[in-house]
Amino acid sequence: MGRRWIVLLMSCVGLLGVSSLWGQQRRSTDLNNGWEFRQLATDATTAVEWHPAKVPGDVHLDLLDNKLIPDPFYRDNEAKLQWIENADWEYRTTLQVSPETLNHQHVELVFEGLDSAADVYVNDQKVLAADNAFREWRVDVKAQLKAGANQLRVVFPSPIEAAEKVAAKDPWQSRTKTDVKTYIRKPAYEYGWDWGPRFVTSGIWRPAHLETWDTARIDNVYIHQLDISQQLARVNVEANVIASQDGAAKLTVSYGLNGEKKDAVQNVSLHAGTNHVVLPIEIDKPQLWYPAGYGAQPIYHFHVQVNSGKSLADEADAKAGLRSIVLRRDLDQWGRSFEFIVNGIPVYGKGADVIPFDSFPSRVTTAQYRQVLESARDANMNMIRHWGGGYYETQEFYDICDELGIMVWQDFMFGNDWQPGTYDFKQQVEKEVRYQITRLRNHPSIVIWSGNNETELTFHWGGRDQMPADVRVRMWQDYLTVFSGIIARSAAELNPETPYWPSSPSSDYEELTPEYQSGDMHEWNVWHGRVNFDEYETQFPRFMTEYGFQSFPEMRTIEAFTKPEDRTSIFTPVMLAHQKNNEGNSIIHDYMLRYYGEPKDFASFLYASQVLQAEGIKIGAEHLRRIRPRNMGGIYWQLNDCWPVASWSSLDYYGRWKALQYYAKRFYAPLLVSPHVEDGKLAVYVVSDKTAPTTAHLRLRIMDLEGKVLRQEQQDLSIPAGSSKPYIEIPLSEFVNTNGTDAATIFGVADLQVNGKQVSSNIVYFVPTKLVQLPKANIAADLTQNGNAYVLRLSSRALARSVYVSFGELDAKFSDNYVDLLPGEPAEIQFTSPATLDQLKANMKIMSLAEAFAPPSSTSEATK
Ligand code: BMA
Repeated sequence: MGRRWIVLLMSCVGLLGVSSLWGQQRRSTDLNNGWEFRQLATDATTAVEWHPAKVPGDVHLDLLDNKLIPDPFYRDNEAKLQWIENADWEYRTTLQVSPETLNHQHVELVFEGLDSAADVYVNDQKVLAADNAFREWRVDVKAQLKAGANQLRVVFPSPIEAAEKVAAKDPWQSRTKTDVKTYIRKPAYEYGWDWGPRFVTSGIWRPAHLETWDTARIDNVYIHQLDISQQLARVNVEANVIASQDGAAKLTVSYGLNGEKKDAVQNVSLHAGTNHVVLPIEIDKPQLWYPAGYGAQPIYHFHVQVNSGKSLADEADAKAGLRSIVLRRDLDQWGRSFEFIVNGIPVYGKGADVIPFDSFPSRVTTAQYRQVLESARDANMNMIRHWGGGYYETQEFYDICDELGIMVWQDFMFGNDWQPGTYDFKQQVEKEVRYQITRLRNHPSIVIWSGNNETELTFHWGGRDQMPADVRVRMWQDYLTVFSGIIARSAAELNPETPYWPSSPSSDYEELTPEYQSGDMHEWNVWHGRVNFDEYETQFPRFMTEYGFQSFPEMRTIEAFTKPEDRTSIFTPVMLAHQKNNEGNSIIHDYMLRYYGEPKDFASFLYASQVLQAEGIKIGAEHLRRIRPRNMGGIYWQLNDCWPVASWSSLDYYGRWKALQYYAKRFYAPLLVSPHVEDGKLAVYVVSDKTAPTTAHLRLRIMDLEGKVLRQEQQDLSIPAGSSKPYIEIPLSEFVNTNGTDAATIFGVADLQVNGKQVSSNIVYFVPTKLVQLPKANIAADLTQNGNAYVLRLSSRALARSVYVSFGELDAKFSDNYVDLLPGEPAEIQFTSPATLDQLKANMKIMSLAEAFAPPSSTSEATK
């Protein structure tokens, strides 16, 4: 870090006694072309061939593109590709440099990401030894370059050996048992996770470029939001300007919304080194940025120029959404609150945890970012947690979150493992977090920075509780230094308006009791602890950041990585290779038997696993919403996948919606009706996330599975803003097992209408799901075309649960799926598809819960 100066703002042009700077504008040339790679020979006698390589990219993808390895995701290929992590790899390209380039004062090589340990050579002179995948590397190479052709080479030693070398230098490593791999900063999920394969890769994984500049370079522009209200936004435009020498300069900021433009100009006196230049701006009646469901997402644009004399030295763009953000943590009757207040509104956080989109991040496309994040928005989510075991995402990812109004809980990239306590490591962390906060802080979507994923918990895992006292003291001090010292300080200095939280989960070091709840929670008794789903209803966290249950992806996704013989059972070797949680498939099977029974075949198992997952998470999500304001956020584990696998996700690797994603759309609806059996009665709750009272009509019907209404209650409601309460309460004794009704043959359905339109509908059962005597499905389906869209009308004389429509190999984007069909009440599903009506009709399959468990000999009665 260069020296930092706070620049005095000057009110008049032309600073006396300070010379004017001169020079040319900064230029950047992409270095993403002409790369080749090879494995470094293990002995000098073996010549290893060079092959074309992609930058940004990684060695696995380069090997794949050159057909040197098979598809890493196919069948059990993962196991055959583990040698790659033990090899050393070399990349090279030729850099043509003109004499003019070398006339510039600064000629810098910039790597936005090197994964991870890497030595960089220019014309065989080493210019850089990098050791962190999570930061930019910038080095002046003017002295090493010559006019004409230059060779740029990057050597990646095996990441396994690189980490061993660093770990060997820490005398505490054998005592703290810190995992060797954590000694180099590299995405933790590359080493395998309980949903991800192990592909420890190497490569130039983010863009590279060559930059020339003379007088000054703008390093970063921060739109520092000092005070934001509906009336006025006070912001500081803060630019880090790196100057070659002392001198006068003019800073111009042009800013506005939707093409409007205002200018603000300041004359500044720069010093050689890093200058922190501050230009205050006030925006009258600003248009504020809101989370999805609360208002619009306007983005202001800022264009910053630094001029010296008549010439432009550098210019930079920044974008920001103006919003105030507070993490409210007040003492109350349940402990200490944990709620996000955006522009003065307490916002209930609804969403899922996000993991990397691919095991090989450089191939993630804009279309994938959009598809996954729009799926989140379409499922009524307003928040995601960007989990700490992967990597910091691209600007594009956060731009889309800004645009869609999806708030981001941003972990720093420390996943589970105990982190080294060496001085070098701490310095490394400080550089990384400062770089990342600076890079990302203008995104209005980032509403909280959080130190790590579960590292605080790991202090008690793996026998650490039994470690000698001096080791534990030392470890805890190191932990606090990093997560409540270095990172907390960096966030407070570089992005003071955004809250910081030490870990997920954490109670901020306060002791918790059932009466005193504070902070965020990860609930894993369901799934890892194999307890029933209703365990969720015994937990009252102030904010939930993880809870989840696995399912299989749909058949088309399974077909992408299997041969027919792999698809005979969920326990074939290939199906097990695509299940990364030890015991995972048997946990699913165990719950399946507990809740439903044995599915009749493989296809039915896939389907039923999705229904099981969706019904389970629904119990947790609705409970958390019902207990608002005691709980102010529910984030389930997990939204997406990084490869085709059985996992906790609600979208599979190809972005296909599992049942849970459709269920989420319903259980995250802004107005939710949630009938619930509690204390011997049926209580029908209505939960509102609205900011104004809503007039609505609530109806509850108790009916038998053939549709005979046994009891009906109705009420006109005025639902307060941001509220949850039961409006109808009926003792079970009044209708369950009375007058000869068998609890296994009845159910309750509650629906909520606003202005005559149904906004939420929900079913409740009075016996465990397995005992509900579902009649055989007899579903009538009528498919018609309506312009570019299709309409499918479904009906059934008896209750049909989780009715799933699919079209084999044909793509379709549904408004809804996995719907419950009430007896005699048709439902309509809209969808779009590139296929023709005839193709769709020929391929339509309809599955419902009753059918999934029918004896294998039975045939589907679904009609087309
Ligand atoms: C939590 C997460 C992940 C993990 C998930 C499921 O621990 O933070 O590390 O994948 O549970 O086990």
